Amino acid sequence: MRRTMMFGLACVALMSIAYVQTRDDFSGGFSSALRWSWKLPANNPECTLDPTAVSFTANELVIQMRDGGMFSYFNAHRDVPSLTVTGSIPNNWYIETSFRIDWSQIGVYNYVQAGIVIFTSAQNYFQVLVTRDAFSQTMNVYGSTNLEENDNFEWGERVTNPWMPDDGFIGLRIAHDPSDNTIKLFFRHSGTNGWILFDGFNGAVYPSGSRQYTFIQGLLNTSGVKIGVYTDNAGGGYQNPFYFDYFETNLSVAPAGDVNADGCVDDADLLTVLFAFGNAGDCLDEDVNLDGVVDDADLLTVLFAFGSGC
Ligand SMILES: [Ca+2]
Ligand SMILES: [Ca+2]
Ligand SMILES: [Ca+2]
Ligand SMILES: [Ca+2]
Repeated sequence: MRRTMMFGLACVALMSIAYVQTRDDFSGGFSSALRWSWKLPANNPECTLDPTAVSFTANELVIQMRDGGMFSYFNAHRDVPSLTVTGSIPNNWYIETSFRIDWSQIGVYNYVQAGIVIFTSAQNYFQVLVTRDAFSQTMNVYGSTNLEENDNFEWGERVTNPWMPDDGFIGLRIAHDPSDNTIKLFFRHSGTNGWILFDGFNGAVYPSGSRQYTFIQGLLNTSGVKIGVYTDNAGGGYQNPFYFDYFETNLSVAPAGDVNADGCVDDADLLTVLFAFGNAGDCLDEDVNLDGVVDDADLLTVLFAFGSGC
């Protein structure tokens, strides 16, 4: 009896270690504990970072929109920061973010949008977004969803009712609900009094077995899948800044220093940095602190993080 209980407690402890919450508050930079990357496979350029478009405040990641897109085969998006998911997917997984923009500066003719993206490449992804309602050509926005499988664009079939945005933060959350084995979409803004379910005509729920449920679960169970934030000026030329307050998930993600993103900082990562020592360039995996050069700062990060995630 006692042994069974101890085993149970050990399992609970292990589970809580495996599925620890990860949150980046973007306090003056990316969290030094996380392996953020700007790479977007099958995109041209693969390294999406435009350094002139990305900055931080004391509390926010700032991405000024740039032209480009993941849409269909036009895979030339810019500035898509992401974390690599490692390990198994918890049954109660969630991803959320919160952002603001001065919507009054955005015209009514383009589907300017931002939010969460889950991807393996620019050809295969799922997005939860807030979008300017260019169809109605009012200043309204609405929550929206998209997916692409092999560059084939599909509407995600879940939306919110449109609302007139202010310049405050808007939150988006996608979560797997183990109680009924569905994926649910949530949003919040100054008018919702906290998180509420997507309230558009198709509801907020992807039932188990639905096209979107199967696609999202498939993405998350693909080795190397990435999750991050997304901005899109929808071809309107806008360079206005989106301010992201935080990014949070309970999916296991590669820690800082995990150069090969296998979930564990070990001698393989250390050797990779050593062999790349002195290299310079955009989005090098060995450039752990993302400053454009592989040097002792990166080596020290790997050393200090040695063993994490293992
Ligand atoms: Ca595409
Ligand atoms: Ca923040
Ligand atoms: Ca590793
Ligand atoms: Ca560096």
